[in-house]
Amino acid sequence: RTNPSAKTESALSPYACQRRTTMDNHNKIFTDALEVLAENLEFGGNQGPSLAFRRAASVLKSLPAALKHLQETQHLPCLGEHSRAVIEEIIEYGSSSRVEEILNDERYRTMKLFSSVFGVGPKTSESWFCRGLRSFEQVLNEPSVRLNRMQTAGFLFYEDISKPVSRTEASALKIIVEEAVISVNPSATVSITGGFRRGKEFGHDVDFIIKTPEAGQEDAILTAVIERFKSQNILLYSDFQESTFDLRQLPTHCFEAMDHYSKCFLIIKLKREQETDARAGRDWRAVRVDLVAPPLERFAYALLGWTGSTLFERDLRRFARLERGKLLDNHTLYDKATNTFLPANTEEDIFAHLGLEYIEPWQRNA
Ligand code: 8DG
Ligand code: MN
Ligand code: MN
Repeated sequence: RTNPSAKTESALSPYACQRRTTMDNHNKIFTDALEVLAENLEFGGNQGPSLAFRRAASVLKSLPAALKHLQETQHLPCLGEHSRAVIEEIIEYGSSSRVEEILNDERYRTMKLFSSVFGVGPKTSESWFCRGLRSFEQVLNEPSVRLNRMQTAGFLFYEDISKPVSRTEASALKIIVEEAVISVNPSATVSITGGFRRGKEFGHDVDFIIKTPEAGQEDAILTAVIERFKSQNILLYSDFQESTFDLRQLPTHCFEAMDHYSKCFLIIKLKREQETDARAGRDWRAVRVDLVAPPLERFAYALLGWTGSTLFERDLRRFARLERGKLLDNHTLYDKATNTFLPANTEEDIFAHLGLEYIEPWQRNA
């Protein structure tokens, strides 16, 4: 006999921050399809509707086994009629006709190609597509196209940076970043964040967060690290954004993956283990690296924000607001009932403030 209260307890939450989602996705065939539908809507500027597909995919990623029958989705949250129809079609025929159509669609394919360039977002991709451009060659030969510095670097190093970065390469980069940071400030530390902290084997970049005990040194440490990379001749591109953090302006009401910390978006030369590309005559490849340096007392919030996944972060903020009357961002947690900021030394503190069970980084792949 089933115990009804036990059933309630095990029911999946509609909030990603109340689910444990590891890297082993047993429902990739469904989640890939749902994410193509989401991406296609995002390319058209329809963020709202795309989120329904993102949420549906995320719920499936947290399941302990592959779906075999549509009935198994009956008690799952966030699965709308449209998502269920897609799942049903895949269970029955192995693929979704709508998804196949999108994958063959000229607009989708072109938007996907253009937005794979560092510095090129959906808006730029769209404007190129609308001008009739369909390939990199056409973009680069179009007189009316003006590339900014980031996009110029994006095209210049496209072949290298479109190749996924491995965990081994991420570890090699950590040593390089650590060496540079410590040479500038021996009491500073470097931690890997982003996808690799969640246990991913490959990433589109490597994200690092720098902890420095001296207040107000966040900008100085990043500029010094950048100078060091320059003098080592391993800096290919750098976009440094100085801190605009101001405690008096908290809480910020922008619930995007944006913050006011000192940070930089880099392209770095990484030495290859053995010279595999002898013809090209170079013993390095270009990799994308992000560095962020928050003030010490903000570290836990910054780490939580930069660990991701994007949907996990979005649901943490939404849960805080709707279920707890609190405002969460990458800097702080604000309690609207008491008009106070809640301090945190660790990520565990933040989950505790929110009355949430702690979710480990490798369980945040929502
Ligand atoms: P990937 O690189 O393997 O593709 O995955 P990822 O590591 O999860 O994605 P990411 O694009 O590198 O972003 C990592 C986290 O950093 C993500 O949760 C969003 C967060 N993030 C912030 N602020 C900022 C920001 O200002 N710029 C960028 N690019 N990411 C930010 O919290
Ligand atoms: Mn990343
Ligand atoms: Mn990143």
